[in-house]
Amino acid sequence: MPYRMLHLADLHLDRSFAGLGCQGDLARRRRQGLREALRAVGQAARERGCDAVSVGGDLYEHERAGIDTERFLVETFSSWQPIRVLIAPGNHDALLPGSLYRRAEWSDNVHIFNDSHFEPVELNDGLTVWGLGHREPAWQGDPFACEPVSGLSGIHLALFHGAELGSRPEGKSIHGPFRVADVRRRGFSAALCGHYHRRRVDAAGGLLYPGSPEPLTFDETGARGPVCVEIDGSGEIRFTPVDLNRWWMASTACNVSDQSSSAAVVDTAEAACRAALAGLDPEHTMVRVDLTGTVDGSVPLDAYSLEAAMKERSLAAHVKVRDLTTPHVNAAAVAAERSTRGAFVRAVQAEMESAPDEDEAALLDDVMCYGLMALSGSEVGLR
Ligand SMILES: [Mn+2]
Repeated sequence: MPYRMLHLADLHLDRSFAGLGCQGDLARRRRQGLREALRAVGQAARERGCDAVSVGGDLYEHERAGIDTERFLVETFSSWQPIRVLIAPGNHDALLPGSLYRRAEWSDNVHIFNDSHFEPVELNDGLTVWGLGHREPAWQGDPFACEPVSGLSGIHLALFHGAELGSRPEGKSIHGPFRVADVRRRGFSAALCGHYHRRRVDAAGGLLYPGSPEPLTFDETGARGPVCVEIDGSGEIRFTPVDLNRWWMASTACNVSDQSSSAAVVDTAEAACRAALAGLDPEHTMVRVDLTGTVDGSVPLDAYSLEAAMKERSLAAHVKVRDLTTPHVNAAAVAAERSTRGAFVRAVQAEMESAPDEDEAALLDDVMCYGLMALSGSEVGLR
């Protein structure tokens, strides 16, 4: 009988989702969805006959997780008995004094790794998991700064939250840095990790990032869920991704050059939005639409109104519009107008003629652009 585990990481319970421009009822549904995702993991573990569930950190977000989340986790893990639950805290759920991990009363099947060096837990005869926990959010230690396990008999797995430096996404923070080659060099058959939200199943290198089980940012597209890890007596390890996500992310870009009214922009953007939603469940999909191109400065592009119009028509759970357009201003034509706009343009043009340097000229370009946006009735935001 192979030993079977289900590995997850980066669930981020209690996340606010405010960064996606999502609030109120939708943010609440998304948070509820994260809890349901954990329940689904338990269900899948039972159905697949798993002996354990391992968590590679960022199970919750420390500054948001309160007593209700604590009870939810205690009750959920307790209900999974006799499946064992092994938790390696990460940077978002670090083992700070008074943290949820430290204060909760866990059922006997739960083990939390609370040292920043590997400590062993024997799972069954000859199979050991070595785990560690981040004790502070800014921990940057080397997870593999340990005695190699190569000299020991049996099969050894590592479980931790860390940043594999060879595959680090741009801008991703470095917590627990290591390299994939360290895994085998130190004698481990595989490292079950968390931190990167994109799934990476590398059987050859012995590295597993399951990715966030439900998408948390617009970049987290595609199917998601935990990964089943099977270890047979010879030490052979098999990874099988299990897709369980209920929420989806979609991103699209839409060139709105030459559109002469905000209604035409909505039509074009909506078509792009619908194309991005193809094959997905709109009620559980969040779409980001990037508007690109050069648009006449007098066309009011107000992201909020565009989002509202597109949400209503496409039925997507959430639409986020990013205005990346370059406004085009036909200053000569506007300057001839007998209007406030005309007077404004003439005044800015007069200043431009006497601009002492390039910085001042660039500033006056912005004055022209934002001034015309304001005068066209747009909500003025930085482009
Ligand atoms: Mn994370």
